[in-house]
Amino acid sequence: MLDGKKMLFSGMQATGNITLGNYLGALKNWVNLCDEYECFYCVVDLHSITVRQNPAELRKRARNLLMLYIAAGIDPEKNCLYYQSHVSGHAELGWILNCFTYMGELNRMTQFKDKSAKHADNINGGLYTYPVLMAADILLFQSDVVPVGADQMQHLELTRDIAQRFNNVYGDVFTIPEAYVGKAGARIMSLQDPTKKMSKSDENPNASIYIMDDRDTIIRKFKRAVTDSDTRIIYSEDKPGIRNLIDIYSVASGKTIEEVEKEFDGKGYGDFKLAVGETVADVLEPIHKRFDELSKDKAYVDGIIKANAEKAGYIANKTLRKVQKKVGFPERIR
Ligand code: ATP
Ligand code: LTN
Repeated sequence: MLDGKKMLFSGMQATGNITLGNYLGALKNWVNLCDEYECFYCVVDLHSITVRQNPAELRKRARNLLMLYIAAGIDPEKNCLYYQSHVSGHAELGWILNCFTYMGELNRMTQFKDKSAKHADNINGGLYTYPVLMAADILLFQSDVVPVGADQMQHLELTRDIAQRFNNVYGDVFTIPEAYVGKAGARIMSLQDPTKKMSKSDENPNASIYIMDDRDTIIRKFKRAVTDSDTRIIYSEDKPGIRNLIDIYSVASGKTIEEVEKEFDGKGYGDFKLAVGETVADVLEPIHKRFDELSKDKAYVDGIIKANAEKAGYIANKTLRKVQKKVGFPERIR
């Protein structure tokens, strides 16, 4: 608790271009939860180097991501937006928690299996212990709630198990966090293969809508989205393509699935795809505008980065010192 509010933590990797899946599955919920919780939104750059990165590119993407958090509507004066690499407690707690995590648990992580298959030439230790660093992120802030997309549930469960295990040995050190997965938008699928999640590391640019795509590109990508040969706009398990577009339109417009089906009753895929494209473009337009303004205001963004890293570091250190003491590290002499 801080100032009477429960703690919330979440993060995104500064790899690739942020997609509509990231926005609807995570970022949009982050904005909605700002008033209710004391929020820490991190750019998880330590996680990013589990896959090889170009340094200049990573730096640029990380800054753009932080600006995107603000552009999406998170007030950086009221919420803590910062880089993971600016708070060394993440790595320090990560190490300690590694010693409380079993290889058997890490072997079961599906994201690790997927990423090792994708990066077979660089299956490094960081990729393997990635979920433990994520647990450290969350537990460092004594988080009550963690808003994520459905793909992160397995990591959240592991975080809870690690925290419980630690607490069983040392007493009530960590708050046990709850996942917050939004009802709609939790799993946005690829526009080219609707059985796969939309992912920023997908090599086919037509598979994803990027938050920074312009209106024409967005409309074109939706037009080309893979659907089946039916013509009716019906939400059904065996029509993953059209179901995904209905999901996207529903979250973007705030209408229920039934309302969407009714609105497009008797209309064809062409009309529907155009409506989805236009609605998504409308949602993203104000974000683009705010992002452009922020890009031109270096001093303001730098000020946010400095102040928030200090705030995050202060809170993180409180937990870290407690944990270090519990496991038996010697006291600091002051
Ligand atoms: P990568 O492709 O590099 O693994 P990613 O697109 O999965 O990246 P992350 O940075 O790992 O993105 O995730 C950021 C947040 O976005 C997480 O909370 C994640 O659950 C959410 N998210 C990612 N993809 C989707 C999706 N297709 N639908 C809904 N939420 C998603
Ligand atoms: N693992 C997450 C990103 C992430 C995260 C976190 C999310 C790193 N640390 C802490 C929530 C809380 C991902 O790949 N999407």
